[in-house]
Amino acid sequence: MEYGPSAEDSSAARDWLARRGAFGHFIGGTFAEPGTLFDTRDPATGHVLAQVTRGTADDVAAAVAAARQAQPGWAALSGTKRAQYLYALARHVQKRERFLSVLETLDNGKPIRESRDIDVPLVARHFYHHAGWAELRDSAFPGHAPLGVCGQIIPWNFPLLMLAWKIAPALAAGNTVVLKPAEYTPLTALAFAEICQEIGLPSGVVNVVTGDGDTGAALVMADVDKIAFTGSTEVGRAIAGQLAGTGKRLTLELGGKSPFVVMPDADLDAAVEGVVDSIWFNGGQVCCAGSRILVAEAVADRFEALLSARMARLRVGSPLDKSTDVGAIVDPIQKDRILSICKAATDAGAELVGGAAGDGCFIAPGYLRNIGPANPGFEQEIFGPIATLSTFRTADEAVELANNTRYGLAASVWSESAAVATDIAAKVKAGVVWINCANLFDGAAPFGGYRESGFGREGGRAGMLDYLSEIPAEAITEPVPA
Ligand code: TXE
Repeated sequence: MEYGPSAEDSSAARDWLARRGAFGHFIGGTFAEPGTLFDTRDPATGHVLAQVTRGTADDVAAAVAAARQAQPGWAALSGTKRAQYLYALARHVQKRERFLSVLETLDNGKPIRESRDIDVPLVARHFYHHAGWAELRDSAFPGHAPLGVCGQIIPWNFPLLMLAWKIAPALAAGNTVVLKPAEYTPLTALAFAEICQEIGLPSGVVNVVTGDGDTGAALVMADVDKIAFTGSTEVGRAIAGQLAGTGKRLTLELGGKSPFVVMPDADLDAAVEGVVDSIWFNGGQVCCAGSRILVAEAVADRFEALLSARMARLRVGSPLDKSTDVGAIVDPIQKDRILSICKAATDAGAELVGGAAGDGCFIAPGYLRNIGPANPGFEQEIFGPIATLSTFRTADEAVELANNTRYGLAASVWSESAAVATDIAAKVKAGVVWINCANLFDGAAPFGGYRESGFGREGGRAGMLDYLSEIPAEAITEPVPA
C-alpha cells in the first residue's frame, strides 16, 4: 500500500526523520552518537522510516548511571517545581500533537483518527494529572520516599501512551527513569526525549535507550530499583524469575482475554458499537480488548446480525487516511501470529466470519463463532482484530464463562439494568470492569490485572504507590529545631 493524496500530511514528521538521520540513545540530557543500527519501518508500506541504535549492556549502564546521578537532585526539588516540569511536558506534547500523532501512526500503523483523537490527548492528560500528584506527594503520601531509578520497558501497541503511563507517575513520585521503547516503535519516545530537552528537564531525569529484548533484559539486570514492564505474559514471567530475590520492585502489565458480556436486556445497538471500540480499536492490539464476546442466547441472533452488518462497514486501509477504521498490524511477525491462532481455532471447529488476510500487514476485522472454552482461539490472546463470539443461557453461566481464563485484566458488561450490570461486574475477576462502555481510560483510574495479566496498578493513587516505598518508622527522625 502507498499513501494517496487524501492521506494526512506527513511532511513534518518525514522532514524531522530526514533531519535526524540515525538515532542514538538519549542519555544524561543529550543524544549519544548512533551505535549498531536497526531499521524501524512503516508497517503499512514496509518502507524504512529511520535507523535506531540497538542498546548494549554498556549503553544501559551509562543510562542508569545518568539516572542515578540525577535522582537525588530531582527528589529534592519541591513538589511544586516537579509539577511545573510535568505541566510543561503536557503542554509541549499538546503543542506538537499533530506531529506526534503522525509519527505514531507512521511507526505503528494505527489509524490517524486514533492517534490524533485518543492516544496523544490521553498522553497530555496523563502528564497533567500526575503534575497534580507531584504537587500533592508529600501531603498525600506522608512517610513515603521515591524508589530511586526505575527501568521501564514498554510495548508497541500504544508507544507514546505507555511511555506516559510509565514516566509520569515515576517522575511525580521523585524517581528518575531509563525507558526502553519496543523495537517496532521507538520513534515517538525519541521525539519525547527532544521535548524533555526543550522544556529544560534536568539532565538524566529521563533517559531513553532503544533496542530489542536483549536491551530490555540488560535493563532488568542493571542497577535499578524497580522494573515496570508492559508486554507479553511470557516475558513478564521471565522477568519475575530474574528479579526474584534481588529486592528490586516489579510491576507487570501483561496480556488479557477480556470478556465482553451482553445480557438479554442490553441495548444491542450500543453494545455493537462497544464491540467496535473494544476489539476493532487499534486493530485489536490492545491488552484490555474485549476479545471474548459472550452474548445471551435469547438475543444472540439479533446481536450477531447487527454485529456482522456493522463489521462490514468498517474501513480497513491506509493508517494516514482520516476515514480509516482499522489500520495496519504492527509487523509481519505479529500478523502471522494472529493468523496462526485463527487457523488453530478453525482447525478445532470454530468458524471465522470476516478476518481475511490482506496484502502486507493488513487483516480485516472478524470474529470466530461456534467456539467454546476448549478451543485455542477462546483461550489464547489473539492480539489482532478477531474476537470470539459465544452464547450463554443464565447470568451464572455468563460469569462462569467470563472467568474461564488465566487472565484477569478487564471486562465489559452490557445491560439496561444497573442491578444486573453491577452484580455481574462484582463477580468477574478483572482489574477493570466497564459497564455499557469499553476501553475508557483516565489518569485517575488505576489500571492493572489479576492472575496472568500481572500485578501492580498504573494511574491514580494506587499507581503512585507503586513508585514509592514506605519509610520504616524508626528511620523517620523529628526535624531538629533551628
Ligand atoms: O512482546 P514482548 P511481543 C502480547 C501480545 C503479543 C505478544 C508478543 O499477545 O502478540 O505479547 O508481542 C521487551 N527482557 N503483548 O513479542 O516480547 C521488548 O523489546 C526484557 C501484550 O512484542 O513482551 C518490548 O519492549 N524485555 C502487551 C517489550 O518487552 C524484553 C503488549 C514487549 O515485547 C525481553 C505487547 C526480555 N527478555 C505484547 N524480551 C500488552 N500487555 O499490552 C522482550 N522485551
